[in-house]
Amino acid sequence: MIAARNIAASSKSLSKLSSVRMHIKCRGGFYPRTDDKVPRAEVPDDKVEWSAPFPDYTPKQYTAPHILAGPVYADPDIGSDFRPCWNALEGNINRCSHEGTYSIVEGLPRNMHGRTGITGRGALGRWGPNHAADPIVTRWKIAGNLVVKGETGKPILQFVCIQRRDCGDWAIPGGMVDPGEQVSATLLREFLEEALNSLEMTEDDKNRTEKKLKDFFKAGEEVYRGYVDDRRNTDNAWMETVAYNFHENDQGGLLYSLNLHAGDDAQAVKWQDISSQINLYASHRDFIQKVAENQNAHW
Ligand code: RP5
Repeated sequence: MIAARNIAASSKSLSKLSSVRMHIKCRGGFYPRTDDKVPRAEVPDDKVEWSAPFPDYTPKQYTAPHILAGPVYADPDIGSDFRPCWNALEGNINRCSHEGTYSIVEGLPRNMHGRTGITGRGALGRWGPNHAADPIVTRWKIAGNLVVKGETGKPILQFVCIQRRDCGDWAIPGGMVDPGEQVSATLLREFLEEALNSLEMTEDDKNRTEKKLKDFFKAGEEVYRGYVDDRRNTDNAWMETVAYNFHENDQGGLLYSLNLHAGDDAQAVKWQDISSQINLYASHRDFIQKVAENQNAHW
């Protein structure tokens, strides 16, 4: 069950759970959505760690114009009157990392997973960790009354998968945790918005759908908590997430009659068979693999 918990406290106790390998997706090429105008400095594998000497490392600084314009979810630029409380819960803004204490170097938080080839915040609103939550909603693949098995002989799981509007990649329907919001609330809200298009429902329909899913979303299992290898990461701003699996075993259960409809940041939604062949946004494939292992499903 997801307990309503204090994010800062739980992040300390679970700080060793991160399993993201060396980041790859936030290195090389151009920063996303810059029309190929903002290149990342090359960072070879053996120079990713900050402890590896790299005197020639001269990354460009980039913060997207829409972030500099100061939307509500973004920090101001670092300057004389903006002094964030790093590694702390600052009012309702969570500046703690799920992975422990990050360093502040020359006044800026330093990406705990190493160099990315770019400084500034890129398209991320917060300096340091930007917190998200990812709901992995699964059911068994059924044909007739039977569960379908894969070539491994194990039953095939399916999860609700969305196609992101920003880059076209398929992904878990996750999203950012609002300041002060419980992760459990973000998980349900994002699922409703992206996989069921609740933003365009009437208030009545929205309440009915939310009520239907609320209990189901209470019985989740945490599969990951930590850094995400997201293409938006920079040396000073990065994505972190908490991913939960919500699984339906009952063939006649709620998920088998769910009316999927993409909304908000999603341009498409589907039940995706889970196997090692899938290719997903950021580190999502790793989270899905963990779910398949936990459920002893085909991979
Ligand atoms: C990923 O970005 C997280 O795992 C989550 O799925 C997503 C949140 O960002 P937005 O979808 O809100 O852009 O790193």
